[in-house]
Formats: sequence, C-alpha cells, structure tokens
Amino acid sequence: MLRTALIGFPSSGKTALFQLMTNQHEAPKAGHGKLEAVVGVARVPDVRVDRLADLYKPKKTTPATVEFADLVGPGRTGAQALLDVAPYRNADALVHVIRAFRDPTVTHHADGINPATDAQAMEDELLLADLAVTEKRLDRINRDMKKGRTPELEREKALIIRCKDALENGLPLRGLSMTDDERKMLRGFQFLSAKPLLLVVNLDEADTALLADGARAAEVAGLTTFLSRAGTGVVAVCAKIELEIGQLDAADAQAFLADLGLAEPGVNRVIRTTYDLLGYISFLTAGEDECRAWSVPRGTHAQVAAGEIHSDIARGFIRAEVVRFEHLVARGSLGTCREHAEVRLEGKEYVVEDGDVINFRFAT
Ligand SMILES: Nc1nc2c(ncn2[C@@H]2O[C@H](COP(=O)(O)OP(=O)(O)O)[C@@H](O)[C@H]2O)c(=O)[nH]1
Ligand SMILES: [Mg+2]
Repeated sequence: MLRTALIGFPSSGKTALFQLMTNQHEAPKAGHGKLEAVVGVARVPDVRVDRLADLYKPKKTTPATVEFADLVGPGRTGAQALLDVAPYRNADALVHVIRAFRDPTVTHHADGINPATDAQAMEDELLLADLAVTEKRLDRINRDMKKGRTPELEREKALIIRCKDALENGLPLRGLSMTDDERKMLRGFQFLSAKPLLLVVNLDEADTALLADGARAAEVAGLTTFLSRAGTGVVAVCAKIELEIGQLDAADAQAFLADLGLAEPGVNRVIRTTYDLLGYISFLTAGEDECRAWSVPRGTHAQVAAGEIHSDIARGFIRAEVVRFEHLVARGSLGTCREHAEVRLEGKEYVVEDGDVINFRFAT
C-alpha cells in the first residue's frame, strides 16, 4: 500500500484534512510526551470502478487506496517526526499542509500568515536532516577508503558529494536527476527531501475562487519556485468548506461544489494528486464477485501486477487477457469486445497501463 505522511506547522489543517480523507474521526489521545501517529486509509476516487460495477453488478466494489499518517497532538510535524515515528519514516510521499486561511480565532505559529515562508521553513528542515546524513556517510566512506579504495566506494562517494552539494545549495534531492542505479544506491538512506512532496494550500473561506486552480492558488501564495522542481505538486483546498460539504447529502454537496466551479471535493484531488506524484497507475479487474482497482508503479510488468492480486497468480502466470476500460464500457461486455478484436492476450513482460481491465490466466 502507498504510504503518505501529513507534515506542517500546528493549526494548518492537517488533522481536519486527515479526517476528511480517511473518514476516521476518532483521534487517539496524545501519548505521554511521545510522538505518535494515527494512520488511516483513503479510497482513491475512480469513476471507472463504478462504471464497471454498473456492468457487472458485483457483490463488492473496491477502489485503490492510499494510506495517510497524521501526528497526534498539536505539535509541529517536520523532519523530526519523519525520523522518529515509524509511519512517517516509512512514508513514500509527504503532504505538506500549508495554512493560507486567516481566521484570527485559530492561533498561528508566526506573526502573519505566509505560505511561502512556511514552505521554505519545512524544506530547510528536510534539507538539514538530509545534509547530516550525507556528512555522516562521507566520513564513513573516507575512513573505509583509508583501508582500501574500491570502484564502488568511489562511485558512492561521488554520488553522495553530488547530493551534499545540492542540499547545500538549497535544492531538495527529489529535484536531482539520477540514473536508476544511483537511485537504488541512495534508497537505503531514506533521504527526506528525496520523497515526492505535495503542497496542499489550505485556503481561506473568502478565497474559494482559487479552489479550482491549484497553480493559480500556488502563485498567489508565493509557492511557484517550489513547484518548478521535479516530484513536487500542489493542490488547493479549503478544509472548513470541505467539512461543511461533508455534512450535506449527495445532491446538495454536488450543487455546492458546482457553485464553486468544482467537479469534486478538494480532498479527492489531494488523494488523486498524491497517487499521480508517486507515479502510480491503476489497472482494473471486473467480475460478478468484485470490481476493483489495483495500484502499481508505472512501468510494472503483467506478471508482477498479477502478484498484487495473489502470489499464486504470479507464480502460475500464463497470459493476461487485456481490454481497455473505454472499450469494455462502450461495448458492454467482454464477449462483444472479443468479436471486435479489442481483447489482447499479453505475456508476462507486458507493461500494464492505467485503465487496463485485466483477466489473468494462470495454472494452479
Ligand atoms: N477558518 C478555517 N479554519 C480551519 C481551516 N482548516 C482547519 N481549520 C481549523 O483550524 C484548527 C486547526 O486545525 P487542525 O486540522 O487541527 O490543524 P493541525 O494542527 O494542522 O492538525 C481547527 O480548529 C480547524 O477547524 C480552514 O480552511 N479555515
Ligand atoms: Mg493535528
């Protein structure tokens, strides 16, 4: 499962968003001076699963999911939580909730509301934590080199120096271009600034005109420079309004959203953008028992994708029967798709694409 961690300054709206996304409203009591996280699961909104369910009338409909971690208590959630708290340390991506709402009744950590300052402060924290790791590693490498220089050590040293230089120049590692081998070499270090980062601008109720346009909201908030880097995304939400929408029945909620020029709630965009930022896609399975979306990294081969469902299916893999979601829905049945030669038989090396509906043939 994909794991993300909500980071940010106190009272930026992390817990409000967490509850909206995961529907988990029972916050456990803060532990005794110990940092603790609460973990919840968000469904990745995907109308394709619903359309398949219209066709197959399955017993069960299951969307893809993303896990979110939120820190218990009002403290600041930055690099320290990412180093100390397991669900944070293991996060595949970071979601930085940035306060742009003004509400004077909600205390703020600084004198004025300044999203760009907050974004920079959080970035600096991540960079400093990573810098400490590179320095420690370089010391170690230099010591090892005194015992004997190997090509592996030379290569690692060059890479770590490149990382250190970037960090010292204020550049997060997620923006560094690297080969797959280099990426693999760095994996064990769990660099914080190498994780994909989603900036969530929590807008003021008075600024809802910006909700539909994350890029524009980011510009107004002074966040444009952060977005020029690879692995960084932005979404604008207003947690207060989302909470209000959550109280409405479906029709009223839709009308409220339409008034704001939105097709769906902001939290859906947060979940979806996180998923995109991580480079994940969904393939689908459909049948009378279950219609379901499954997440795999872009570029995954059919046999590996089969293993997401069950290791037996991967082990006994024979063929993947693949049809595009659009074709299946347009034709109304797999049989009709077959008549129109829209069903392909693919081997284990086939690269699964977003929106493939797959039936795995396997030997038991
Ligand atoms: N006016 C306003 N208040 C908000 C908004 N989002 C969150 N809040 C309030 O700000 C306070 C802190 O929010 P919370 O989610 O607990 O922040 P956290 O410390 O980042 O977890 C709560 O009282 C929220 O109801 C918003 O968009 N507008
Ligand atoms: Mg909180």
